[in-house]
Amino acid sequence: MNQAVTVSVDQGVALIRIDNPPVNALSPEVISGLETSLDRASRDSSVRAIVIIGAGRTFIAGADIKGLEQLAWGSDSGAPEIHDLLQTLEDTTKPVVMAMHGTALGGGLEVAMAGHYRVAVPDALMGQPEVNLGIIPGAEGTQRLPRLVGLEKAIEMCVSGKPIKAADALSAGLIDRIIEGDLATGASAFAREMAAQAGALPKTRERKDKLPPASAIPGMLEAGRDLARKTRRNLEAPVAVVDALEAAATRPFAEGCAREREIFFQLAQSEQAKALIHAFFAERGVSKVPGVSKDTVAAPVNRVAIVGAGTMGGGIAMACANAGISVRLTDTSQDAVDKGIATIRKNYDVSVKRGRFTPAMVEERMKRIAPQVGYDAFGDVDLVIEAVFENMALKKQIAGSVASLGKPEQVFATNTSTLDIDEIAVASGRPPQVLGLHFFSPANVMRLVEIVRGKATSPETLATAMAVAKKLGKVGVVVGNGPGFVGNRMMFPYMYEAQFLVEDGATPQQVDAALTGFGMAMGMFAVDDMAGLDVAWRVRQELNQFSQPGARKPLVADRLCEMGRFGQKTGKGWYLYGDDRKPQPDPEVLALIEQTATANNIRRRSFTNDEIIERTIYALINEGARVLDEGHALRAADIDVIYTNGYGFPAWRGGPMFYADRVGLKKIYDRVSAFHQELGQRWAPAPLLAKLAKEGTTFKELDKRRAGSLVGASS
Ligand code: T1G
Repeated sequence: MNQAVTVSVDQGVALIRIDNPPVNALSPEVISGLETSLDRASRDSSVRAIVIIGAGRTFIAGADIKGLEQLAWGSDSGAPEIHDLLQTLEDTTKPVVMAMHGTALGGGLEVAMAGHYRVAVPDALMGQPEVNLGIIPGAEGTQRLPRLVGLEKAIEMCVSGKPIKAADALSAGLIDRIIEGDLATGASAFAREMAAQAGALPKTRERKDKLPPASAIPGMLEAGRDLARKTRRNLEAPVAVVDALEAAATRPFAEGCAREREIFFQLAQSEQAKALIHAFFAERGVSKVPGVSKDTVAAPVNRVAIVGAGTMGGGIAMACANAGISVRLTDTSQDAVDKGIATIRKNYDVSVKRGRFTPAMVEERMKRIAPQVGYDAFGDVDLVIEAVFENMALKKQIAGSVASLGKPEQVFATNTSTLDIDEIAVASGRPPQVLGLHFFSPANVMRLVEIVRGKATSPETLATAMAVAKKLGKVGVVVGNGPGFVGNRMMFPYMYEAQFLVEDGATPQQVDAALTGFGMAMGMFAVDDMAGLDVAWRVRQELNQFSQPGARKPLVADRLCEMGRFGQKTGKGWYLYGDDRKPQPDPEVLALIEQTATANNIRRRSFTNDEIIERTIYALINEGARVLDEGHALRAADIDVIYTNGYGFPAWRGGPMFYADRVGLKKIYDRVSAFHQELGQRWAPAPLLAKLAKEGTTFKELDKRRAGSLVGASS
């Protein structure tokens, strides 16, 4: 009997327990263990019913994605050989009850749907998230789900990839009962009830009652394809999954399964599957940090104080309150604090309108945020986050005054996006407790947090910050302390190359269209207008950018700022903004660009979208290689996580470094070298890019090579 699956029999019920930590993924051992256990329970005359349950924190959370990764990169193995098990489950002559807790996802839910009955604890989640990995369900889920919940619900679940809660699953017909209390006990009792019932066992594959009449199908499918195109822009799998669901509604079960497999294998080795599976593991890989092991003690953080009730401070306060953390929010005047609280309340009201929160949930969260002026009671908070505007003197003054108030283990974090963490740490008088927590606006929404490690930051302080990021539902990526850290540092050459392109002849709207066509969530000029042109203006002055002799300096952005055109907040920047806040091309800006170029003897020409992508994205990649080489990022994959979670880089391209690998580092290097010849020093190829291109290897290979040394350092 393999250890991954065990069987125990109690009062006529065989309890088959899956134990494959961390998430009971459907590995080959689990599949064979289930087959053997089912066979044993079927033969055992003392067994009248069977319950399948997961050990640990969850039911089966899907097929083993490591296997899918092998499949995506061309190995024949990797797809779960599961069809025999599903058939055996459904044809078992004793009631099979699936008992779900935690997350029954993907292949996990598909196994559950092959059982005769499903029960779950109230906070269990069930879903088909395969489209988030660039594939579709491949274990008959697209054929059984519509037979249980109807075609429309199945489309919604498979296209969104979002899990549903037990209560929703019960009303949809996906489960038969919610079990309060101990799951194994409740499920076994339910199983005995079912065994006592006369009549045939319900086989999902034979169900037709939930399938729609033929006349209704075309409309539902069209709505489904619309939903996929609108809500999952550029993704192939959400559109393809509707094709598999169509087969469920229009063909016999076996034919539908064959159609599902066909589509599954078409996608399993696609570029998007490779990229999205890379993104999945890259996000999980950020937690491996040298010097921080699972034994490094992270201090509990239940009380946070935030200095600065502006846009960032308010957003961070909401993120903390949403995570159940109590917050002291302070600013220099009552007006400033009241304005901050009013903005928070307004943002929560928007969330209520969007159905994300109920009014009661908002009141709960507002109660957790205590506004104040000054630093009273800062002594007993676990973490202080400073979120005032970018001014070193002010940040140092705050660090000095606050740090002396706090308990010894209190952590002080600055939300600066560009300034030197070490200088602020010294000003605090206790550098080991200081680091950067660089949130992204809106901080209550954006998943990314750059955790900036200072020279003296202790492993415990780092572990505490990483745990806080996880508690806030964020992806915390540890980065080195340098101008702009990782994300912003890479964005500068990308942003300025976009500006040079419009001085050289393109238009802001053409560059932005090329970037959104490439898959970026927003074009660079729209992002600049949203963030505020004055922010980058201050950084240009604060960091004395473009001071190197012969460095090309962007000309138009400064002019726009001198004209008070700071972007959305002033109704005009690179674009004009009406009430709908949609960017409109502004002839005045186009004329200003033309005049500025002429006045500076800049020869202008037209650009293709491909040239625009090369000049912008390759600038990002080249700087990424420098950041990696200098150790400000631990892995190329970390850079991918930063850009896909904080800068709107399409996850279906894996991130800028993964994308570079897919284009080929030789090609990237050759293009960067050509730009170096044509455009000057700013395009000098990063030594690491040159080296990897010469070796004919990839950033992914480099990460693998380095993994050994990193893990050694973090265990
Ligand atoms: N396979 C392999 N490893 C997995 C895994 C999986 N399905 N899910 C999680 N892990 C690892 C993860 O890498 C990490 O490892 C650890 O578990 C904890 O994960 C046939 C083909 C379940 C909600 O898409 O969404 O089924 O870093 O940090 O935040 O149709 O993991 O510690 O070494 O994310 O508590 C469909 C993917 C697969 C679910 C838990 N299933 N997993 O979240 O922990 S495709 C999914 C998740 C499929 C079938 C198809 C989450 C979670 P390490 P974690 P968490």
